[in-house]
Amino acid sequence: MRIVVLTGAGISAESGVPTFRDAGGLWEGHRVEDVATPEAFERDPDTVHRFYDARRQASVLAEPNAAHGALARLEQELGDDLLVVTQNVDDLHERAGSRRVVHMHGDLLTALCNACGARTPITVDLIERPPCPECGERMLRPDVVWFGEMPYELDAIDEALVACDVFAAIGTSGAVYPAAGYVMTAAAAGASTIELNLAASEITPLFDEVRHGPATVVVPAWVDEVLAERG
Ligand code: BV8
Repeated sequence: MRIVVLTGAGISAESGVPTFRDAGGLWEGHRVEDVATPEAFERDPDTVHRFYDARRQASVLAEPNAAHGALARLEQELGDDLLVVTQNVDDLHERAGSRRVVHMHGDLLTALCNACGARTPITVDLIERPPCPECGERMLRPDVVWFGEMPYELDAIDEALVACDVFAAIGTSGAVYPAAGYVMTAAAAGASTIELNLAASEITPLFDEVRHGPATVVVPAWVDEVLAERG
């Protein structure tokens, strides 16, 4: 049985990582368009650096929760038959033990060099304008996919979606594309679909099954069922 799991900010909420849209539309006190677009970075790089430096520091202090752990357990059993596609830029899936994780919106812990294109681990706040480890230029930006930018690994994700038997969305509001359309891609290819979310999302009506509750409760329960069915 091949499974694709799409996760969003809601899976990290109980780890203390704030979601985007539960805070009344303000994101850490910022409007999304003021911090998560190339235009915002062009216009006011310091504000964007401060925003991502703060989120990086917070995410380093966060711990994976039982939902991340359950998906890592599922991968131990399913191996390559499970793919986690995350919209999140934290590394909580990896720290919980997941190895097959696609960060379609990038990675808070990686910097992208606007001079040479190298992607390197971040060791200091980017507001300090550190030199790129590869080319030495001081033109690093967060390696995060902003609105209007092309998400990563779209072909690999589409291949997994059309080949999977089960598609599960966890902790996402279904507000952002192309991720919000993945349930339709999977369903059109014959997969059964389930949404595990705290509350109804914009895409709830598109799922075969919906379970509402905190991720730390509904995700381990779902994983136990999947593993029991598998025998
Ligand atoms: C692109 C990285 C071209 C930055 C992010 C149609 C109309 C208008 C615009 C568009 C359109 N189609 C496409 C677009 C453009 C745009 C878009 O979708 N805009 C939206 C606003 C309509 N999309 C893009 O620009 C994308 N690029 O389209 O390129 C293209 C075109 C076609 C095909 C390919 C390419 C790039 C989008 C990426 C933007 N970057 N993040 C960063 O992180 O700093 S998006 C940002 O919001 C997050 O990364 C996250 O991925 C995303 C969605 O947020 P969620 O993860 O869902 O979190 P949210 O807070 O919204 O919801 C939390 C959910 O969890 C809630 O449902 C809540 O109930 C639940 N929850 C809370 N607590 C818990 C819980 N669940 C369980 N347990 C809990 N405890």
